[in-house]
Amino acid sequence: MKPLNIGLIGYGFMGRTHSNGYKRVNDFFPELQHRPVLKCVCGRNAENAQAFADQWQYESIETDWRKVIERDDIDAIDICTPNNSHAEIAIAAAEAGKMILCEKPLALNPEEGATMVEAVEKAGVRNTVWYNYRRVPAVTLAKQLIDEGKLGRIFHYRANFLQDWTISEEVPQGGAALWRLDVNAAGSGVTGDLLAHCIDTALWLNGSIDNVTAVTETFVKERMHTETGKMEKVGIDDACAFLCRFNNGSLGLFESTRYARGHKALYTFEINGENASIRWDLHDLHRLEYFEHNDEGRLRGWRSIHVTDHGGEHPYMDKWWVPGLQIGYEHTFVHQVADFLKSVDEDKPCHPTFADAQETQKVCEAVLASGRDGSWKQV
Ligand code: SOE
Repeated sequence: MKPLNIGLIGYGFMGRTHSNGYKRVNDFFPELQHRPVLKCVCGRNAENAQAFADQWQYESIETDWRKVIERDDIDAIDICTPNNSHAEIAIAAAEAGKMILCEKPLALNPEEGATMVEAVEKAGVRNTVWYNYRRVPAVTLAKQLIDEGKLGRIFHYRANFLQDWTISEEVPQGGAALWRLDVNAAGSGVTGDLLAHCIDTALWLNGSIDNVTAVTETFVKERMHTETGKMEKVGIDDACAFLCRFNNGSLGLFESTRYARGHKALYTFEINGENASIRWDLHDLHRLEYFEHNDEGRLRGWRSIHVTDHGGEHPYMDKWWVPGLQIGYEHTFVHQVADFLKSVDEDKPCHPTFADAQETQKVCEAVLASGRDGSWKQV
């Protein structure tokens, strides 16, 4: 088995999810020809980086990401920093010939995203973006059913991503823990952070989006900035809802907010086709709800498929326990690492690539632009 040396840049929540993926992958996907080696973790604070390295067993630390990219013993750069540094790091990594795994969203905006796509394509380096929900077995199963034509013509795509953690005006913005609320670090609010997941899944399952119209709102207009200690204008969208037309003729309805009291991370989608419908809920992630119109009338109804079967019936599940036993959120990252390593073994692209994620970025931009002036926008 060949080593694939990882340089992780940033060690917050996503640094943990990715590290867990690297550590578990070969135990459960023994056929892979590469083994991730946790070579280096990078963060500006040496003490914190060392503590992370000790906990997750990284071999070394750096405090400047440029040093990681310069190192000959690093094969792949994993970007887990706030969104405003993705482009600079990714472009430098591409120029140095490193493989790149970038946290979502790809960039602050499509202009930046385009420079990243150009850089990886020019350098010919392997690249992927961590839109992890594609790798929930039930979501991958939905993709298989749709591609097999089981739904027939698709009429509607509906998705929500609801949270409630920013309702209090006392929550500050900015800094290591709260950069998602600082527009300069995040680029946008729920659109880039949460709807980007819904859009990535939607483009994958239902194809490209033609045009959009949106409403956005910032409920708390000023928050204390942890870096300046001053009250500062909030530049992100706290909530966003949009309608769209897909190029296959179906209609889309999407909503995301961090003000839905009671919801912590409720990602749901429903797709209605001519012959069948599908729905999925992150809080019950191992189930796929399925309605088949051609069932015998007396028995027709929504089925709840427990996506845990073996024998190739249910994606990824042969790798885990025995039928009937479930997996969870963290496994989506193990799957993403497995798919990345498989792409290295087979010399094939690992989707979503930067180019795929740039399509999501363009939809986000059209949604935000429509939120500003209320008109329909072409993607
Ligand atoms: C925000 O709270 C967040 O952590 C997102 O940044 C993730 O992408 C999402 O999967 C869960 O929520």
